[in-house]
Parts: sequence; C-alpha cells; structure tokens
Amino acid sequence: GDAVSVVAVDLGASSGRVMLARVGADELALEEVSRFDNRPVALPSGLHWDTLGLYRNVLDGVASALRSEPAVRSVGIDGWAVDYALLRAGRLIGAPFHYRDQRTADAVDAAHELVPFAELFAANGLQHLPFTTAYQLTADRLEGALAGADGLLLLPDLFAWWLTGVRAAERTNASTTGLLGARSREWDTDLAARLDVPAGLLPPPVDPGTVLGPLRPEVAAELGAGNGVTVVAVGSHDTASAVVAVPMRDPARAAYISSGTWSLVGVELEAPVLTDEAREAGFTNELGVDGRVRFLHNVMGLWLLSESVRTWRAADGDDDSASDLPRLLAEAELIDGDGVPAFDADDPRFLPGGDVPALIDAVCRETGQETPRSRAEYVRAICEALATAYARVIADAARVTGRAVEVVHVVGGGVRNALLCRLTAERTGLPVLAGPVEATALGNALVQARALGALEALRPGALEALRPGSHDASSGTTRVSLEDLRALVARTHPPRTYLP
Ligand code: ADP
Ligand code: LRH
Repeated sequence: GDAVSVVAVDLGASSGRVMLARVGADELALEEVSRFDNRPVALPSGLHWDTLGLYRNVLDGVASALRSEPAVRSVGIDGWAVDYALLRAGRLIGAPFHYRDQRTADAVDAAHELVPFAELFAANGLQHLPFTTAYQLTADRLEGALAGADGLLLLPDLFAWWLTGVRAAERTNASTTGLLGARSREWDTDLAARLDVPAGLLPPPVDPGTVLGPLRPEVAAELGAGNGVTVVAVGSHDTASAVVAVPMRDPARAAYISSGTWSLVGVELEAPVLTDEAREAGFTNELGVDGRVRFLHNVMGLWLLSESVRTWRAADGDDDSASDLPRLLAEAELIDGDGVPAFDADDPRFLPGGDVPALIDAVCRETGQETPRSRAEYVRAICEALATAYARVIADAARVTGRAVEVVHVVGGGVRNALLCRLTAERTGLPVLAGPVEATALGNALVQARALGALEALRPGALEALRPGSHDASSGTTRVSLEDLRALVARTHPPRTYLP
C-alpha cells in the first residue's frame, strides 16, 4: 500500500507529545505537533495525575495535527504503565493516582500475605515494584476505595475510551498490572480472586494493532475530523512501543535500554522466563507487540538526573544557568570517573524523588565514601551509577536466558546523553547503538500503519507475490514482522555508534 499519515500520542511521565507521522514502505517521518509538561498534583489524598488536563492536551494536539494533515487516518495512544482510573456508571471515581504516591507501602505486605511474591511471579512474571497495579488496587481495597467501582481502565485505555467510547485493556500495558497471566496472556481471574480484587473491573484484553473504532461524533466534531479517523490500539505501554522501534538486526544477540524517566534494560524473548533465577535477579516478563516478551529490569533511570536538576533549579530561584542539564553533562565529561563515589542507582529511597543529591550524600556516608563536591560531580556519579547498573542487568539477562549479547541499543531521551552512552559502552564492553530518540512515537506509528495495511510491501517476497504465477509461500499468511519494521527504522533513523 501507499504511505499513510497517522497521529502518535506518547504520554511520558515527565512530558506528553503529539506526533504526526508519515509511514510507508520506504518512509518513516515524524513531526512534533505539540509537547506539554505532565506535572503531577499533590492533593490531601496523595499524588495524582492531571488526567483531564492531559486529555485536553491530547485533544488540542490531535486537532492541530488534523489541521496540518487532513488525510490523517488514525490515532494511537501510548503512555507510562500501571496507573489507572476507577469508574462507576461511566464516570471517573476520583483523580487517578501517580505510581510514585506512597500509599502502597503497607499494601505490598498485605498482598504478599494473600499471595507470596514467589507465587505472584510464577503467575504474572513481574519484577517486584511497589507500584504494580495489583498493589495499588490492594491499597484502594484496604482504604474502601474500590467500593462502588464497576470498571477500571489503564490511562492510555482511558483516553482511547474517551475518544471512541470503546473500553478495552490493551495487552502490553495490561501485562504490567500483575493480573494478566504471563503464559495465558488473559486476565488471571484466580489470582485476582486470591488478591481480593474484583475481576469484573477488568475490561476485555485486545492486542496491539486492533482497530478500536472511530472517534465519537462529538469528538470528531470538536477536532474537525472527517468520518474516516479511527483509533488503533498500539503497544499502549510506552516501553512496548519503544521496543518495536529498537533497530535490532537480530533480537537474539541484542540488548536494549529504553532510556527515559526510567531505564528499561533487557532483551526480547519469544516466551517468558519464570525461573527462580529470573525472579531473584529482578527480571520482569512484560508483553511486547506481536506476542514477544520484554524480559527486562527497571533501573531508576534519568529520574535521578531530572530530580537533581529540579532541586538545583529550586535552590537557584530563576537563574537556570548553573542547573542546565546539557551544560552540567559537558562539565561532568571532564571529571575523572574514578574520583566520584559509587552507589546503587536502584536504591528504593530514590523512588519518591525529592532532594536526590541529599539522598546520594546519605548513601555515600553509609558506605563510608566522600560525598560529591560539585553539581558536575553529582551528575558524573549518577551517570556512572546508571552505566554500572546497565552492565549488571545486561550480564544478568545474558546469564539467565543463556544468550550471548553482542550489541546494546539505547533509545529514548537518554540517547541525547553522550556521556551515559559512552560509559555504557565502557562498562558493558559492548558497542552501543544510540537512537532513535523518539522510538516510542515511532513504534506507536508503525503499529498503526501496519494495521492500516500500509506496510505490506515490507513483507519479504511481497513484490514477487504480486507477480502473476508467483508461488511465494509467505503471501497472505505471514504479516509484516517486527524485524521488517525495525529494518525500516534502521534505514530511516540510523543510530550512532559508541565503541567500548
Ligand atoms: P519520558 O518518556 O519518560 O518522559 P524521555 O524519553 O522524553 O522520557 O527522556 C527524558 C530524559 O531525556 C530527560 O530526563 C533527560 O535526562 C534526557 N534528555 C533530554 N534532552 C537531553 C539533552 N539535551 N541532553 C541530555 N539529556 C537529555
Ligand atoms: C516508562 C514506564 C515503565 C514502567 C513505569 C511505570 O515510562 O512505563 O516501563 O515500569 O513507566
């Protein structure tokens, strides 16, 4: 088919963006239509997302995309995982919580009393993270906040519902809830019952690539959209969309780092690994597009840098110059890495954020090390700690899966951090291929374009199959694979190489 125009809405924990994409068999172009801050709001009830404000930004962004390209065929939405809205009779019950809210502190133990962690992992395949949906729902239940709820939607699904009126649970994001069977890929209603979570809250799972439906008439009218615009389920977990667009040549020999607020470090598998070794090494088996498994570990990520910069900006008042990240990174390049303290980037004390430099000081004192002496030294120490964590996770992933990792791909905003890319090559001893920065939006757009039939020409043998008398066995039976999509990404967005 011919190239199509689609809109990719990508909601990150720190900012959201609406991208207009043009996608065809030899074309993959993104144009940023709008970008907006995603600022959580602290209420007496806890830390919440401003979901209505985000939706307003999504509507405005899609409207301007449609103004600049009236031929847009579809919209896809991805966002961060695990968080959800509770509904009753089609209305929101309260403001959805932020996963960094501290209300799950007691809920984790309460859930483990019902189902010990090892059993949870055997069923859902997830790394222990205190904010996994199942624990958040346990906190809600203990506070009586589930009473009266008759539905639940993960946030990207919530926005898709508001746009279309169709309620569904897109599978890649559903796999982060802790309630989806790692092997069955269906809701694990037995597990939900044991956790005392009403399975009736959970909408039917759908695969990425499913056409959810047209815009609701009111929405189409407000956006000035023609009748033809549909919403397509993409890998609605942002990390799943990012992994689609990692330009891996051979997933069996590559590791990836989806580097944003979090660093999601791992490999792609065909089936989950639910062994004791995988559990003890802190791995998660999240679902990818096309039924692949994202076998990865959450590393605390660039959150450590962004919270530090935020702290310094607040201290400086309006004067940004000394807290500008690119400038601090340039200074950090000049520092001797052996002269800064080493610490565990995954220390759970970093999770809620706040004054990260002060937290680093506390960790250094505990381990008998000098604290960093300048902002540039903190930045250097953070990059060293992240690269060390990446190397450890990649070595663990290779060991636990029995694979030989030969190359490390980095995608997301962290691609812009050359120091971190270089240190990652050094610590892993492997070549690092950095890019694309906007892998998540690209993966989102690619899955839409494929669902619309615009990428058939990428199918191996597709051209031969069109010839009369062709006996191409793949025609009509296989779909355009992730490898075909990734080859298109590699051709149109060649990554930059850092050698160890
Ligand atoms: P998310 O999707 O989680 O919101 P992104 O993929 O947009 O995150 O990545 C944001 C991160 O990218 C920032 O926290 C910052 O560390 C890094 N980043 C963005 N721009 C730059 C830059 N110019 N130099 C270095 N790092 C950058
Ligand atoms: C990254 C991400 C990650 C989740 C976290 C909550 O944006 O989706 O994959 O673990 O946010």
